[in-house]
Amino acid sequence: MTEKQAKQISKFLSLVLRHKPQLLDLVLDENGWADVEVLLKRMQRESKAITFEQLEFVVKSNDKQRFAFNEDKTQIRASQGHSISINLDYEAVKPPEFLYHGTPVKFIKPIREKGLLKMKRHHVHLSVDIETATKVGARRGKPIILSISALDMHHEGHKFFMSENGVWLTDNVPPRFIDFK
Ligand code: HQG
Repeated sequence: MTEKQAKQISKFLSLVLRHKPQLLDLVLDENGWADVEVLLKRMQRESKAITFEQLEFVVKSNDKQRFAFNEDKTQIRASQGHSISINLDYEAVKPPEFLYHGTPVKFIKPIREKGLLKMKRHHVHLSVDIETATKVGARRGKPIILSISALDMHHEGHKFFMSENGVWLTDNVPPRFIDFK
């Protein structure tokens, strides 16, 4: 399988495992897990047939480790980024002092007013380093990097979760915890 093919499959998996399982008549359980055997059969039905080994390759080689298998690899889910209602069941953990969020310049005004909101996703996504935050923000134009006082938020009762692929998640970030520079 080429890198390009793996990327295409990864995009399709993001779509069905995070946003539209109905495209494959797939049922995700309350924690977002899909049955691997059913997934492969339904992909075949949609002329997107891949083997189990190819699925393993896509999961393993994914640049952001977007997907995870359960222990015996009978189930698969997206590790974050959902818009459909599922419970990822991550435990709340203490964050580092600062986390980062990259966003296009055009969103700065509403963020100054309302803080960071989760918009269509389940959480606000934050990065441990400026480099990653810059990549995230650059998806939509020239990014600005906001520094978030995560530890202060934690001390004031905001919960933080770390996804299996190292993305920090929280419900919202009020403006007073954001350094706009
Ligand atoms: C912005 C990708 C106006 C927010 C990435 C962002 C990440 C506001 C956009 C993951 C706002 C939402 C998530 C407010 C926040 N007013 N705009 N009050 N509060 N925003 O895609 O963080 O490749 O839902 O700044 O790498 O950009 O999919 O969030 O620009 O990890 O695995 O509203 O998605 O990962 O956009 O990206 P998103 P995000 P994957």
